[in-house]
Amino acid sequence: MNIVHYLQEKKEIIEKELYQIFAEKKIPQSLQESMLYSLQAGGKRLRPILVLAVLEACGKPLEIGLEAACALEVVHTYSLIHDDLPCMDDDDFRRGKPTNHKVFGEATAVLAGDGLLTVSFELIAASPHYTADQKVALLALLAKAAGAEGMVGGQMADMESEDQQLTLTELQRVHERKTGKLLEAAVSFGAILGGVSNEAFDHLQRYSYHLGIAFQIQDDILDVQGDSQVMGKQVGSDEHNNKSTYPKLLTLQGAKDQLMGHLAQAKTHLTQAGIQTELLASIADYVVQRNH
Ligand code: GRG
Repeated sequence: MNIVHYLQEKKEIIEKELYQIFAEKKIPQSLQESMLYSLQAGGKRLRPILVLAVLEACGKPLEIGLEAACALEVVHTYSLIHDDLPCMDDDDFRRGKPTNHKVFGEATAVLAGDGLLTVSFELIAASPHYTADQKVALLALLAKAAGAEGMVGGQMADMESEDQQLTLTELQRVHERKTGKLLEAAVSFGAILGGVSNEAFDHLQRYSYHLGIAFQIQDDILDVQGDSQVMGKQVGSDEHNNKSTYPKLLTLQGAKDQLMGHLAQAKTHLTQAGIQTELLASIADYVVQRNH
């Protein structure tokens, strides 16, 4: 299977669905422009693609995953808008374009993020494709992954760890929540909608846990290597130099070794899940080999 082709094909399907959802909404024009600006700014769409890929691995049609997949991308987009704000990371560029608040102002950027977060719940609740039980399961999972026990809590821990030398366990704990929980939710969404057994669900969760850590380690490695500047993302420079990263803690080679360890563990759990593994293994390979 050509994974690059697969990812591009699914990215296009997700973007078409996303833009259609927002084109139909009655939103004040400047707010809609701000939300669409960030939704259309590119991005790999990894979280929604994972939902579709797990469904496919379960032998289910991807159409049933589209609203849940879009909900995750919308939450991810909100998190990036808020992360870039002056009161957080204060970034001027993301994905090679001026950040949302640079174009629309801080107040609109805050509201665009708020609007995106709340729409994500509506997408699932209003879907004609899910049973009531599935909706409750997906909504509870999304709230927990995105909220104070998940991504928001991870962001808080990350802020509080600035200028501190974290241990590997502490660093991992930050990223499990900040980056990992939403990636884990993506795999769990696919598993819930794919109707997998409890045992398969557990293994898929562990696959996604290691995938999330691997994703973050590769992000840190890319920053060190400066490759991410190709996309205009400027964290490879010294501006976030006060944060703990895997290469700082372990050396670059040590971070690469950890990366390969998590990849191996992700694949081990995949083979134990009892579903089609090739696609999800290829996505794990892509995550550790990606250059942006
Ligand atoms: C503000 C509540 C709140 C949370 C922010 C996710 C996050 C938490 C901040 C993003 C900061 C950052 C660069 C984290 C490193 C890993 C990460 C999530 C990178 C961005 O995700 P990608 O690579 O982005 O999937 P694209 O651009 O492909 O969508």
